Amino acid sequence: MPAAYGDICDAAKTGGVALWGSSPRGSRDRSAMSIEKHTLAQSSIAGIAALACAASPAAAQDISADPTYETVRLSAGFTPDPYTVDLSSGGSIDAETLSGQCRGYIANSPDVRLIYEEGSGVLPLIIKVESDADTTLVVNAPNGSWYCDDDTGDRLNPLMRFEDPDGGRYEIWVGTYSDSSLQDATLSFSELDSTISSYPDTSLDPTYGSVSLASGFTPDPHTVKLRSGGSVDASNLGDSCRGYVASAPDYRVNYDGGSLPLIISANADVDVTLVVNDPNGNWVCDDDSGEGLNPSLRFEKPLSGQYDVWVGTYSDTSNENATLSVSELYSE
Ligand SMILES: [Ca+2]
Ligand SMILES: [Ca+2]
Repeated sequence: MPAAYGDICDAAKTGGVALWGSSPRGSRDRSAMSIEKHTLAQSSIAGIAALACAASPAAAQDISADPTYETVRLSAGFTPDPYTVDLSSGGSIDAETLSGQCRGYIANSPDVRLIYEEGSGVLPLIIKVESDADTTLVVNAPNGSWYCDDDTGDRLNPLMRFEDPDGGRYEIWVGTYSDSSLQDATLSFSELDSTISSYPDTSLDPTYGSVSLASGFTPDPHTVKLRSGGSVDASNLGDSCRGYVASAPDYRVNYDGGSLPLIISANADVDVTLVVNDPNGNWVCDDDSGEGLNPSLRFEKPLSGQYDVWVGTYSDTSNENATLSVSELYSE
């Protein structure tokens, strides 16, 4: 069951499904030890993958336990849409023990169980979290595979989109990214793309903060480490815009201009892009004007005022490590 957005535990797709997906759901209530023995005995590549990605969670994550907050029953075409559950994220278990692609601290029992009745297959199923904190999602889907996401949604919150969702049970954990603390969060289920913003939103607080810089500032460049990407297709802003960005700005520069140019650029190991909303409210975009595939925007006679900056991932909605540079001299 492909998820177009979010990090997928690929090993589970091959190993986990082969190991567990062929068994009736109830048979997965076996102890973790018996599953591990079974997997090792297979001694196949698929079996090893399942150990690395799918079998270990059985030791910590109890998919058959009663959910802490709610069992939700929804059929395709449900109303109202979105359906929301208020809860607290977090728990004592590091989700990275499930898979290297999973993040955050989660509880043992699922937070929410969704029992979903599939329809004609035209509607996606979108599971996302809204919170002031940095939250994560861990989902065990009806096919037995584990799916994890950290930051694909708004701000630092996760979003998963199942393009052709299976009917059945989805066990869902909402994690707190940084530690075992409990944070107020709202989990939502939707089948409507309108719950995903189509445009970047300058009214939102920047995810990685802001800075005030006056012409001649030091040190130059001013750099910020951040994560590129998000669920918004930047080409919605115009033909010159590329990549996938978050709704909220990544960074805000309040600039007091002088006679020097202002150069906003970004560097990453992957192909990244830039989207800037300038002090006049115009959208300015770049893909590859810097070194290699790095984006670089040069404002020759820069206006004073607020520059909202997004760093996009060129190819998809994934979040990648990137460095944003603000300079009057230098471009990445
Ligand atoms: Ca997150
Ligand atoms: Ca690029």
